[in-house]
Amino acid sequence: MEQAEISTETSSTVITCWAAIAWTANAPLSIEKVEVDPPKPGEVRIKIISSGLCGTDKHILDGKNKVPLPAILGHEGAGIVESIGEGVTSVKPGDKVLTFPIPECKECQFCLHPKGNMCLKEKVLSPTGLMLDGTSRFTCRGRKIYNLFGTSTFTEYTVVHEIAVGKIDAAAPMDKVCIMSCAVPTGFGAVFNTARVTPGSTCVVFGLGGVGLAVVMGCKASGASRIIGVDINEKKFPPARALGVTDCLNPRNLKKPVQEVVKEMTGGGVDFAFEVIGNTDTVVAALESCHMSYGVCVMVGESPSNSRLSFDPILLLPERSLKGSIMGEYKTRSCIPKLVTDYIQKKFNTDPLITHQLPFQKINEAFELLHGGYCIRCVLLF
Ligand code: CND
Ligand code: ZN
Ligand code: ZN
Repeated sequence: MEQAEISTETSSTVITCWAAIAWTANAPLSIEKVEVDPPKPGEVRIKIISSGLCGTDKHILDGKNKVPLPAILGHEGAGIVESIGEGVTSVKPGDKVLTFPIPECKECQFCLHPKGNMCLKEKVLSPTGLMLDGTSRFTCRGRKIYNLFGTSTFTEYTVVHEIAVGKIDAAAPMDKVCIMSCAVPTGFGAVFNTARVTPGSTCVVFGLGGVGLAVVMGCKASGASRIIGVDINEKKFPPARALGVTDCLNPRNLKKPVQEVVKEMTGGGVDFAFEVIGNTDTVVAALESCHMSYGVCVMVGESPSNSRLSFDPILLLPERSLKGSIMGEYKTRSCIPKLVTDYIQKKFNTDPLITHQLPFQKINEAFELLHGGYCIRCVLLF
């Protein structure tokens, strides 16, 4: 494959490079030449070095979660700043960065509030596929191509708002740290910030994929005494056990609903339950697995667009609670680069989450691995 065409004055020129285009759902991605516009004021153009494939990208390709198409998907990326637009001060060309699906402008009333991580400029909850000025930076065969959550990492070059870019340590291993832009903070933060798992507690994790296993690592690090892992794919059980799961359950092999089994195993329900699949039935099963009074259920998975949760409200009355958690409740730019530094300092090791690495051109093979449940995280290398 040829190199991307870039002139020396890159910041003002269009870059022609390879990207994986999702023209429609339920079809393979198509690797094509795209034109990537220069960054406008407040924007950063990034040369992507590695990108993970997340369950959310899979849901979009499956047509379960709706975003504007045709688009360049991918929201778990690590790269190097190629050029910056006017007024950008927090990064410069050559810096190593992560891209975040949730920005942190540090100015809006949500960012200034000490709690929560939603920024008024976020593009995740109702994705437009466009930059904040309502335009796109990608063109392919003369057609406008949408971005994903303002990030788009399945491309050699992307343009991201400065408020969604986090500068990371120059020592960061770029083939490994892309998962710090979604799976790791999403899982760790669901445990440390949203649930606040306590030592000696009991936990259940529904869904043992990349994000679910990051939840498991967080529960283990918090001193949970028992971590029950639930998955319909038993290939996930050995890696889950290696990371701290004490008991594995496959709901398809049980004679009773999994929540009944979890309640029996834990004398009435766990302290903390996590749904990391993205399915309304399993959200309810996770909620029902919690202790009726002090149980906390955290919904991490993204259920299909326009789906509805349905459960008896009596479940919540005795003080059981249901919470959501997005990007682990971390204020992205302020907190996630510090996680990268902790990883470099070996305070934790998330490398076991990366079971496969493939060249970017093999992205469809990577999605087959994810669909078939053969990988935890498959990382694309550019
Ligand atoms: P991945 O596909 O790797 O893992 C999902 C796991 O769930 C797999 O091991 C499946 O076998 C398992 N599974 C599927 N259906 C069932 C079922 N009915 N019962 C039990 N297990 C089942 O995905 P991932 O770990 O990358 O992502 C998991 C979810 O998290 C997904 O919904 C994604 O959209 C969401 C997410 C949320 C956030 C956030 O900020 N909240 C960020 N990124 C991803
Ligand atoms: Zn994700
Ligand atoms: Zn903000």
